[in-house]
Amino acid sequence: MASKSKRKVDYFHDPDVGAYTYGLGHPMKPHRIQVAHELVTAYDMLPKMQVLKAKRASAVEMTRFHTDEYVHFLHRVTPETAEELTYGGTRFLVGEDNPAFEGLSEFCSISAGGSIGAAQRIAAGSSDIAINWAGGLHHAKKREASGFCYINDIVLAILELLRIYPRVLYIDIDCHHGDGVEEAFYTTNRVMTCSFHKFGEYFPGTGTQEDRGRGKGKGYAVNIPLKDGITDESYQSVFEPVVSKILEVYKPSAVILQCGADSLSGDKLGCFNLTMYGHSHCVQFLRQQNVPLILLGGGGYTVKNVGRVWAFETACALGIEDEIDTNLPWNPYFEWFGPRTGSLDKVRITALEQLRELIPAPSVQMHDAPREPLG
Ligand code: TV1
Ligand code: CA
Ligand code: ZN
Repeated sequence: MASKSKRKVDYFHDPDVGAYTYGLGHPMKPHRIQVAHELVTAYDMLPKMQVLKAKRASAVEMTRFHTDEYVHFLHRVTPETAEELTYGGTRFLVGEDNPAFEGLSEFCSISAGGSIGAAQRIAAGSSDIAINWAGGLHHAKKREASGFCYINDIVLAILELLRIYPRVLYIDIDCHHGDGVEEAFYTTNRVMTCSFHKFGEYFPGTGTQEDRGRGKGKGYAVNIPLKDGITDESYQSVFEPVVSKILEVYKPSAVILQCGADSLSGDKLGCFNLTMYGHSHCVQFLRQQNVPLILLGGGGYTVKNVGRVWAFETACALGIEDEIDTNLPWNPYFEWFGPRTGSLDKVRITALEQLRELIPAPSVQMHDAPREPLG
């Protein structure tokens, strides 16, 4: 396509989000959101969208889905009080996946605030596509944290959209099953959930094709279980027909796409084999459908790949992905992204420098050299 029609894009970013840390050795790194942002900045995308810093979500807003007790807990727990307040790691935060890190409740209000803000802008008709890479935390449950997720920003965003819209479609391309969102809307036909995920000996273990919703929600939960190593072509061959059919029969008033980047090849926890283009194709496909769209983050554990794909998907939202120069413009992570100015050049230069220190051997040809007796 030579040119693409314009969309009004809202981009939610909080400059503090990248500074939170789940703790040394934990695979979830909020820093990747800052990396994506630096690339979005370097590629000069900021002037092409409405850049917004969301109002942080309040405790009361979080209780639209979560229990008062759990939200209250999240706001007072500290690394020091965690053991006591979780009753020895048996309530609210269970296991290693969800540590009580420093600034946890602020991190949750940034993530949820962005997704709620995105939903409000979409519902008000102020934008066509709204982006919050700090959102997409699909495992969080009503009364407990799960799989690196504490507050379910997606459920909160959907509830916001349901104030205005009769039907909302949720699509989840994270490598893991979107269980928290599915569970929250399992018995209603006002939300259709559709998750593509690795299934079989993989967290969280739910999401078979027999799980289709219950009561009024029967048929409104769609699960696409996949095997390891799926490629762009195979992924697209199931994504497009399934999503097209859903759009045709369900006619959602708005769509939320969870863009978990752990479905990319080379992810530390994921096991699919998608390229950035295969992943972004899902964004491009939904943009073409001309339905109000929210793009959220999610998983993604190989930081460079996450930053790269979310920046590229921001370009897809703007319809300028064809203008993205694969040569990275300068940015604060330029060296780190290498090797263009980096490692191979450096290795060659170093090797040549080391060789220069050698004393040149006398200029005699091998066949002129005196023959040693061979023994
Ligand atoms: C601390 C330190 C926690 C190192 C967790 C990988 C770690 C994992 C860690 C890890 C890890 C999981 C389980 C085990 C449940 C547990 C954002 C009792 C090297 C959306 C969440 C995956 C994915 C949770 C989140 C999973 C998302 N895998 N190192 N933990 N059982 N948890 O298997 O969908 O991407 O791995
Ligand atoms: Ca998924
Ligand atoms: Zn995941």
